[in-house]
Amino acid sequence: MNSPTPAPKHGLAAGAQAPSADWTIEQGWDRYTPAEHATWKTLFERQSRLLPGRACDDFMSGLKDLPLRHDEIPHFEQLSDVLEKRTGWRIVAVPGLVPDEVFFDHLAHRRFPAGQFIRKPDQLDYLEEPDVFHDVFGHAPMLMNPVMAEFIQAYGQGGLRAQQLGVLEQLARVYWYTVEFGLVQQSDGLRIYGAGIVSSATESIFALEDASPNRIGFDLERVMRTRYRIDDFQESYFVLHGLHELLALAQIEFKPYYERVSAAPTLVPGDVLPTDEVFARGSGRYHAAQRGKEPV
Ligand code: HBI
Ligand code: FE
Repeated sequence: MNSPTPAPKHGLAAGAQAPSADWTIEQGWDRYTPAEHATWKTLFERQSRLLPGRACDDFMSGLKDLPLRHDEIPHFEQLSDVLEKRTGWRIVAVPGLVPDEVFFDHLAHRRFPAGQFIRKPDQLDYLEEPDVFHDVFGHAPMLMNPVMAEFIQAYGQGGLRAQQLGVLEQLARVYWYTVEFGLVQQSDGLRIYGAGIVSSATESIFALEDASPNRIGFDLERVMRTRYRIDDFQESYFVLHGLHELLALAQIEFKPYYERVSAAPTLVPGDVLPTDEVFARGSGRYHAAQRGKEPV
């Protein structure tokens, strides 16, 4: 557990100070350097070129309606004022990953914790901790959508319960394969809505167009049983038939699911089951090649 310490007066760089009880810090917008704004610009412009026709309509309209500029890191307060009017959510600054129960408590109160820092220029394509580009560009547009707004709040509430029941891993898989890495069926084809994909140039293409990954219809129990990768592209993506499916998920009583899922075998990320609704059976080539590179 974190020992309670007085709230810092000023936000500092990631990891530079002891956390306040809710782990929030000041964004300290004036302290971003020109080089940091330039990193935002590079990432923003790259994704703005890639996402039309790939990200779902709800993401694109959320992005358009938020006060995000291509050439500077956004002000969380300005962003939050627009977001709050739409769905009641605000963005709060945190130094990086926060403990699960702190994360859930923020979500349960419609506060989205966003990394205050931005990745270094040598980490444009991959970083372990969520930074301001992932959290704001990736998540905020979908938080403008009332269904996603409801679902993520419900995840925060459910997360606290799942933790007490010792089944957090099962619930975390639902978040991972929806909010972070979800695809959705649109009338004109499969589209991205997951924040982990829309904030990554390489994965925006891999998830939709590469022959390697599986694309499988979302099924709650199936997803709750499926482990995921945090260190590379996903081997399987799960496809919603529409974002409305998240609304049903936000209202479900998870307890009976936890019991059934705990009794069933855990699945590895690349598994495809006879009962799966398969949109695309992946070749598995990408991850097979990666495994070939690993030291024996
Ligand atoms: N903290 N800042 C931040 N962002 C996250 O996405 C996050 C977190 N702490 C815990 C966490 N995610 C997840 O492991 C939970 O969803 C289980
Ligand atoms: Fe995220």
